[in-house]
Amino acid sequence: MKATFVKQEGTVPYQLKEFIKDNSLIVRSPGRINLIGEHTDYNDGYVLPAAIDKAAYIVITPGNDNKIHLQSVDMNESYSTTVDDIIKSVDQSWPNYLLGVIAQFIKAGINIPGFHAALTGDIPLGAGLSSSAAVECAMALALNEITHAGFDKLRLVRMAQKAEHEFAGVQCGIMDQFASVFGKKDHVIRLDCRSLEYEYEPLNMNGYHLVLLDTNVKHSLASTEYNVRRKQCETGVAMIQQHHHEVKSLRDVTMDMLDKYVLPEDIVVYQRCKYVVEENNRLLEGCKDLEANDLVAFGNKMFETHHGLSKLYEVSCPELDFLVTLVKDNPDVLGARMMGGGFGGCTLNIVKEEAISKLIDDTTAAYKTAMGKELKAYIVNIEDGSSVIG
Ligand code: GAF
Repeated sequence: MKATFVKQEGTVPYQLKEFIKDNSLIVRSPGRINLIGEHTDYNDGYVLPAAIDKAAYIVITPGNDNKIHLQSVDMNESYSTTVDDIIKSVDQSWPNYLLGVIAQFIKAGINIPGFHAALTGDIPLGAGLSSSAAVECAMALALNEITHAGFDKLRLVRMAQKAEHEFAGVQCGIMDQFASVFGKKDHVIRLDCRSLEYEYEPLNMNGYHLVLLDTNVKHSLASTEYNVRRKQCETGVAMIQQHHHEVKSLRDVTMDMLDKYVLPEDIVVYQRCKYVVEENNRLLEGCKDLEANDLVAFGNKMFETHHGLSKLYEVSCPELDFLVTLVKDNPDVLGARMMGGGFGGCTLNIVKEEAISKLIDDTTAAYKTAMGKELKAYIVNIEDGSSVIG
């Protein structure tokens, strides 16, 4: 079967060098940002993500027996098992992102040899940049190569997503894994999560940059609350389906339907669904703004998204709200919003190039005073998706 990924020589992180043997393979899989379209992927909606210049890296070295050794270089921890004993780890959580992918390959009937895998990366953990999806996708790509399974990119994305469902317990949508694998330098991906059709749109920033402000609040509530939100959306759809059998997901739902059939029944479910319906429309309008090079109009939609995520979908937190409010009237910031699953992590900001360092200094000081926490800031660039780098 033919190889799915073109090998791209890339820089191997120095901390992985000691693990590289003659028969090793090195893979890189990036984290992601999402410009607009949050919590829409599992509702058959649209998203607009991109892969970034922060990634997970794995050096994988096949062995001669059935032993599997996983090593997290950054955490200085390891986990050992055998090919015929791939079960969820209880004591350590990081191996689950790797084990979950191995389990998917076994389910697909692929013979897995024993191997050693060393993992590192520079995606901040718990910051809403999909470090877990990046690790899953790196593992999926590594196994695809060493087993010659020949799965295409979409199949690997789905296997990585399933690993998250089954071994990490988060019923995530497809966005994060898709962005990690399909990312393209300097482009955003307009993905229809129902049909999985996608288009790459060039992102012309015209003197502006994407800046992430990291609350340093780790989103520990996220997995439970995430699954609750998903259920609430399904509940709303079920209420409407009693009257409109053709409705399959919130993608098919209008505000009229919500007002008529959900509002009288359950205000919380109504608010969740309202946010999603509005967010899908916002994304479609936002894409027109980007095509027209109107970053001002696009930025305003980011503020609206934040408002919806905070007040209707209720996945924000005081720290995220503080950072968005702080930049709202700053003429150098065109748009800002929380990004990813929520309950912590980063805000994504569109900031005028000359104003970036002052913005970072000012927000760092204000955040420390108001929240008593350290702020971290990252200027992100959009990069290619997963690849074999050595
Ligand atoms: C998390 C999930 F993994 C994604 O699938 C997506 O739902 C996102 O939250 C919210 O848009 O990153």
